[in-house]
Amino acid sequence: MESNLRINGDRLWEALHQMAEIGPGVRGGNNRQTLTDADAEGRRLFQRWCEAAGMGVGIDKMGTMFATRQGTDPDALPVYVGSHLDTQPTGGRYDGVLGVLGALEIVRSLNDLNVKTKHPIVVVNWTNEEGTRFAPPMLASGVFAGVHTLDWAYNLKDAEGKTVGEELERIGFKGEEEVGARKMRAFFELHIEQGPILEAEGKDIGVVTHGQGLNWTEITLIGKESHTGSTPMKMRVNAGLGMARITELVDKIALEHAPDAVGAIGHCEVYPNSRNIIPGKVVFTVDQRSPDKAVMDAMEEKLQQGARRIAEEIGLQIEMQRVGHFDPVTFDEACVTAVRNAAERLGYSHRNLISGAGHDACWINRVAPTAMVMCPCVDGLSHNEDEEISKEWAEAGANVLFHAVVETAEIVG
Ligand code: HGY
Ligand code: MN
Ligand code: MN
Repeated sequence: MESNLRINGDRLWEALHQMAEIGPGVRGGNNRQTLTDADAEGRRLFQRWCEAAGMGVGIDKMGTMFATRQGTDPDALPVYVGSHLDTQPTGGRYDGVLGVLGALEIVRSLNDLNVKTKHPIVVVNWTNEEGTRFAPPMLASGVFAGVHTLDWAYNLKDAEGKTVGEELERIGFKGEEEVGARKMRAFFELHIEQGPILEAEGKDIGVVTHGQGLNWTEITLIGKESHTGSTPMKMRVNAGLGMARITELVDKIALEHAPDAVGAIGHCEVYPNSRNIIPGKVVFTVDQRSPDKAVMDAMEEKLQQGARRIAEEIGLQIEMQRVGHFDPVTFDEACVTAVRNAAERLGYSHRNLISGAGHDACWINRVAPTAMVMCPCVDGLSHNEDEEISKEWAEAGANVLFHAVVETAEIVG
């Protein structure tokens, strides 16, 4: 029975593109940021699909959605499988979404095949994985894993001062369930690689053994606003210059720890952001990552020392605070083996992989045996509206996820 289990690739592909119509971007991708009206619309569509597949949907106090397919043994710990439906502001159509709808497709296929499992299977949509509108990323899975408190998460504000708690209330997805009360037999997440390795090596599947760690440092530089034309160069206290030199420093630090370390600044606010006023204040976030904890710590230390030196040279005030963090992750060996065995059984080419991006699985790995399945994406491009995958890649990833989940949930009869 197990060896011929396959998902319906056409139905999965159709679902991905129906979801992609909600919160469209400006170039064919998506802008379905967390807790916006578009996110709410996507959640409602997902809920309708889950209920049509015979699942009951529970929602916790962070808005995370749990759709349950009953097992034959109601006391058996469920196998959880899912990802996130929220996107970047200029995001692709598959980041996160493939993992949620691939999980839904598993249930649809089990229904078609009339296959029962001992353990219930729960499909998950985690709230605010991206961390763009509300930093940090993987917020709801972080609360679920006990990394953040619910109150701390509720009080996080977006650029307009709206809080997570208010926005959950407004879109009608502030559930009743206690966050983290659910116990899992295992958690599996299917995700696009968001990097170039699988495609470059012609591999169908990434068997994710580890995930690199992340530090986000928010830096505020205070200088002095003045006229860009009439202020003599030696009298300027240019916060923009400080940001430029720190941008260069972040790149240099990452390259000193090649080949695995990375660093960049993706978010910056310049005040007053007028063409003919020297910036008096800049606020920006430094994103540094490595699979090695010691390297992460060294990079953060070098950043703090270097940024203080640059601020002093220019005469700027500087404030730094960590606004996002998770350590490098080693996924559960048994779950990783289930993924690798599934790829072998199905005849897909595969290789071990360290995830470059963060995922909800990185936090859930703290509270349940966890593993990830990855599929290639074109040119390794993601967090870009041109993000692309092939239907075959999506199907292969979902089939491997299917086998790993069903093996863990134990087919009955
Ligand atoms: O930032 C990340 O790694 C994830 O895509 N949120
Ligand atoms: Mn993602
Ligand atoms: Mn993402």
